[in-house]
Amino acid sequence: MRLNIGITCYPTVGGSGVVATELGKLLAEKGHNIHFITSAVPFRLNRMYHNIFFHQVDVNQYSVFQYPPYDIALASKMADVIEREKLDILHVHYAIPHAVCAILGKQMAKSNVKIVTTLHGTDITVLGSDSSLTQAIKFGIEQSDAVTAVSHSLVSQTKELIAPEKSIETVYNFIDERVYRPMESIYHLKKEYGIEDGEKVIIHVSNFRPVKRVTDVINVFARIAESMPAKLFLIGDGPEMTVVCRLVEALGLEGRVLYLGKQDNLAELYAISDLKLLLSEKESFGLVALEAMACGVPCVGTDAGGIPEVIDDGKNGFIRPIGDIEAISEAAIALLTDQLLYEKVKNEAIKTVKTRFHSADIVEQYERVYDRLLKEN
Ligand code: GMT
Repeated sequence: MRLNIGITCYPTVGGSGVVATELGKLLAEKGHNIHFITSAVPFRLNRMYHNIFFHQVDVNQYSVFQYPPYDIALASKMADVIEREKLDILHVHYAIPHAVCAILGKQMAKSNVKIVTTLHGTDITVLGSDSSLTQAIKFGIEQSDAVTAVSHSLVSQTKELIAPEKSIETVYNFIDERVYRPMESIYHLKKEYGIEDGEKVIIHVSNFRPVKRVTDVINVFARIAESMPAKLFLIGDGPEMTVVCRLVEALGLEGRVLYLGKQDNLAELYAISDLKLLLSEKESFGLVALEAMACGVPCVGTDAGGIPEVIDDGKNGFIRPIGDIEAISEAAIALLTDQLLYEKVKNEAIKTVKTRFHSADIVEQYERVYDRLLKEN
């Protein structure tokens, strides 16, 4: 059945916006009409689709308001779009404030639109412990018609932190296999970045927030660089960058660590990378690990949150305890020095993305959630 589906997400930053946008694109390719209700055009919406529409949330900046009322403007816009476009489903990504706005928007529109909320991680693991938001998060979850979370770990954490009276099902994240796929190493790109023959490239991608423990990445890289010629690509930017730069200097790693800032064409960078490090202390899923694996770049990750649901230790990558620099370095060096092991893990990583996390299966799982709710009518 062709549905009219509204999608709200944070359009400009973060994995939750990426997943929401990719989901919208794939649902549109299956014939559904997709209405993004967001503050800006989602940055991954990089081509035209005749059945994807964008409804911009404009926030009134009237001087009496101490804070611009984004939440109210969003709820009001949702109500407009629910009514005008006869939405069947309103799928919001990130509990705060999107789930609460959806409930308000539905009431304003006096509609029977079904609300699906997808929890992405920081909306629970960071904001869930803020007592000023707990009641709102609980309300948003309980009043949604269906709630999904991106890993089993996030389902458990939500139960622990928020204790909502609502069942939450796991729907894993996915990537676009047409974009993230193994490619031949791009020789000219390696040359341009000054990568010598035989030099290994380690890559880290994040928003450089403290939870990502980027200083651990540097400390592990220092050990790798002691045992083989290697360079580290740091992709992204954020509050920890200054601390990271200082550590790189203190360890005498200047010239071996390349700060690439925010980058769009990650698949090309993965094509010239050998290993990814994801050493977070909180990570509900680790979409960046899945992206790397899809490109054939094995990962060493920590045992945080949902990372072990993506990386099977010793099979398609390695899992080591959070902050255990020695154990992480050992695993990374073993992988980079044993060609046979490397090929095995790399092939397994590619296979995992194509099987357990295939986009077609994940999109179908979301469609089944929508169908179930519409049949309950
Ligand atoms: O990693 C971040 O800090 C950004 C955050 C977001 O809200 O976009 O990412 C979360 O959602 C992603 C998509 O579901 C997950 O892959 C990330 O693991 C998750 N981040 C954390 O849990 C810290």
